[in-house]
Amino acid sequence: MKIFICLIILVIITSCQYKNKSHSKEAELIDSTKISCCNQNNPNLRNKLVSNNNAQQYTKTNPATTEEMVLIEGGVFTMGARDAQFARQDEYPAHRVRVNSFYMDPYPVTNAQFREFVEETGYMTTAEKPVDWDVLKKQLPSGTPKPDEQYLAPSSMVFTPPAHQVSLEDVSQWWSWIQGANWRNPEGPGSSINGKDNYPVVHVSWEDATAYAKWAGKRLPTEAEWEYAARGGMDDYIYPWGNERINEGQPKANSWEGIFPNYNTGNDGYQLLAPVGQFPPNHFGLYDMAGNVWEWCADLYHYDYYKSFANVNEADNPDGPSESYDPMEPNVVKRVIRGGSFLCNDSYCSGYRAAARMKSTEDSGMSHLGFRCVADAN
Ligand SMILES: [Ca+2]
Ligand SMILES: [Ca+2]
Repeated sequence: MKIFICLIILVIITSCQYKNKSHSKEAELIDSTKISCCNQNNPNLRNKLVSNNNAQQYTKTNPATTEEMVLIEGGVFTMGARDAQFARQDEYPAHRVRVNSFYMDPYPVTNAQFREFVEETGYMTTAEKPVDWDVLKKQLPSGTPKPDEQYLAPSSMVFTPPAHQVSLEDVSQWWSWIQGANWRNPEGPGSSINGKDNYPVVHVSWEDATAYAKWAGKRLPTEAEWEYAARGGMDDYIYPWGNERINEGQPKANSWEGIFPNYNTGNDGYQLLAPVGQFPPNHFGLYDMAGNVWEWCADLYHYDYYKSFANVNEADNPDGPSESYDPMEPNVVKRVIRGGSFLCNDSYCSGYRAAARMKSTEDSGMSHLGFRCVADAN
């Protein structure tokens, strides 16, 4: 059964792989399984790990309250890789992008905010529903046997640090598929968010985040909007705060300090998640753009998306590719996530760089993945 759990993890997790191993062990495993691509272009079969029986479509039920959002004045910036040291191939080439003005939440959406949505609508998140085997098996190597029902019960991915140093190529060493883990019980049964109203909500899938945004009269940011906002007008810098390394000077973001994933000094004050807004904002007044939780973007993820702008003088409000493609898992539709989490550090993923791109399946719920919303400015 460990094999099944590992496969689940491989499908869900791609959000912090080892920076120097673009073709890691898990990529080789996935490649070697020759997964069929039959559902790649069928929107009805997009990675629905869970039964959609209870899916609810939310129209805009509330006008966006922009008073507490930050107005990001539109402009033109250079999107993509700057530094050869940390950048990955999917961050090239850097290209000029224009974005219109928009409003952005200053913080990731909190537990208190998400609770309001759930209490008003009765919304049930992906992680609270059972896994639909007929759908899941399409994402796994053909012939993968159906697991025991207990493994298809409502579950989510929880960071569970090992007691000793492990290979950074084996994500199953620090991620566990925990039955009963969800946004209300972030570490599984027995855990809770009592007293954590001001923490970012986690274990929310892209579908959950999108549903919340619609309810709030907002939307998820495009990847271009997200990077433009993260750079805060400091176009040439590697990080939202400048070029100083994350461990130099004052704490800049909630990250992993020490040896990932087994030893964390916690010098920034937080071993795991932090309440929102505990670190200095960037130049646009946005908090937690770097670190704490990864944040969903609206865009599909495509490894070669930036190459489509190689001969474009200035991209105008790009909103992502029409198809998803991740060479590590070619038949799995993924969305972009940005900004890094409390698990990122320079030795592992440096996901808090402004240009850093990551991706995850639409139905992924994880203990380091949240979101914030934007709204049109006019
Ligand atoms: Ca930390
Ligand atoms: Ca973040």
